[in-house]
Amino acid sequence: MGFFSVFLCVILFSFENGFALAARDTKPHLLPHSTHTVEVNSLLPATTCSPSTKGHNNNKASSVLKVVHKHGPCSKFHKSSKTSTTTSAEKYHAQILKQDQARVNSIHSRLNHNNNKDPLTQSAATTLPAKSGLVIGSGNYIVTVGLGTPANQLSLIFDTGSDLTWTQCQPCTGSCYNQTEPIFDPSLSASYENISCTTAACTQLSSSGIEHGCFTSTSACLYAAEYGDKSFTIGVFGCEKLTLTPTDVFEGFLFGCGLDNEGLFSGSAGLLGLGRSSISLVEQSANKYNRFFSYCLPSTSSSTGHLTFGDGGSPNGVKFTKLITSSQSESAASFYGLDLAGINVGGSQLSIAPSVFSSSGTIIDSGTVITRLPATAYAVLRGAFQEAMKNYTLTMGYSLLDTCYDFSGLDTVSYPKIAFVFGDGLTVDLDATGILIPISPSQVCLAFAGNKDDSDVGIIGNFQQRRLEVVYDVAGGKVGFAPEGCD
Ligand SMILES: *[C@@H]1O[C@H](CO)[C@@H](O)[C@H](O)[C@H]1NC(C)=O
Ligand SMILES: *[C@@H]1O[C@H](CO)[C@@H](O)[C@H](O)[C@H]1NC(C)=O
Ligand SMILES: *[C@H]1O[C@H](CO)[C@@H](O)[C@H](O)[C@H]1NC(C)=O
Repeated sequence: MGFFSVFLCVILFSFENGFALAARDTKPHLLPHSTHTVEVNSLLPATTCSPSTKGHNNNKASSVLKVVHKHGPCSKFHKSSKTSTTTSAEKYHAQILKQDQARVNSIHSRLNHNNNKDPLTQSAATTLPAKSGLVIGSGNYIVTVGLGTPANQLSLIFDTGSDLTWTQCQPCTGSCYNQTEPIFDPSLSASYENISCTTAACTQLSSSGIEHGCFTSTSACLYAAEYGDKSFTIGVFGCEKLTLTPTDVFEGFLFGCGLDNEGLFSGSAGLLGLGRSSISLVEQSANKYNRFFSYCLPSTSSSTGHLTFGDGGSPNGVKFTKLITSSQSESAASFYGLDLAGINVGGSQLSIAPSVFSSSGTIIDSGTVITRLPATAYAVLRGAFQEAMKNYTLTMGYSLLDTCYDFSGLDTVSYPKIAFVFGDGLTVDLDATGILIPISPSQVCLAFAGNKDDSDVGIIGNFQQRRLEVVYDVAGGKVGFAPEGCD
């Protein structure tokens, strides 16, 4: 009873407030049906796995893989810890956000480096030994695929920001998940072959920002991929039978067989590259799937989503916006560019000059967690969000997140809906689970951040993609979204 009267007061208060704001029309105000009201508990991940029952139409033209969060209870790498405390949850989030920033920094340096039109700086840059060209970050989502004969089931991070697929062929060293066996042992597979270093397949690695060379003893193709966060994998470029599903098998799939892998690959056997260059799985499977794939990332780490190759009939309600192909450079062309032009908060479009988005550009990425916006755009979003959330207690920021609320003691909370608006008119409403990231009940943060520099590319991160069916029709030059693709 007490709760309801408080609730009612707050509603009345906010109504009054809403009218006052509308009258002055200087501050954002919330339109009807423009808020999400959820139970605070529903924002927090559960400790047991409850797989999604939704999966979109699995017909013959497509192949559906289950997507799980790397660190959640649906992952086989998950260690259930009964001693999980607030402190350990906070440490975990801090680590994820730190890795997320490392990934974003490497995306920015890769794009800035390549966009640099100044010939002097450009020639200086090409002589630098640094190759922080690739990105790994916290790689949150994994799928299981079969590699070799007989097929070895491997859990791989799937990444739309990387091209090379690779797996650990020797036990990992450094700060890795403890392994005593190689995760994939090519000597146990009847279909493994080394690629020779004199082939075009080997030399094309450089167009994906990966170095290549020759093993002198065998003339096998050597690859070396270094990621922005100092993680790296070095090994033999080989080809193998890749089994996505029992009916979808690819002979001669090119991949990296990692002999020396160091870094943040714990919880996975390697990476599944879904970028846009010629060595990515999307290109290597183009004959079968015509560069069409889609995924749905689950709302919490205790549920599952899917990654679907091929057009199994677009899911209900999918609407498309055009895919921007970066003409600037080969490696910038690995990313999926979108024409983000505006943001809605609580049903009204924020006043942000379109040039803010057009000069930075925007990519959509499965491996970046928190959406990054040009600093100017983020400041406007934050202002509008905080205005709409005035009746909650703003608390201290957390890592790269600066707008956090204390929801402790509350049963339900309401927060404004947020939508992305694209240049060709498409408006995509984010799911209720794609807006606030809970660090703890007393610190629930707006899951967006600003780039330091307005000219750095904006990134639509995976947190904001939760529960959306995201459809990549690369051949058709478009990316589509539909609500509630999974749980
Ligand atoms: C790996 O094993 C060592 C020694 O057995 C142990 O101290 C360490 O905590 C383990 N690391 C992980 C990530 O499990
Ligand atoms: C592939 O090349 C590596 C590196 O030279 C070598 O160790 C391995 O034996 C070769 N494997 C096969 C199947 O030729
Ligand atoms: C304030 O909180 C209540 C519930 O606690 C909610 O209904 C309302 O939408 C919130 N925001 C505003 C601006 O009133």
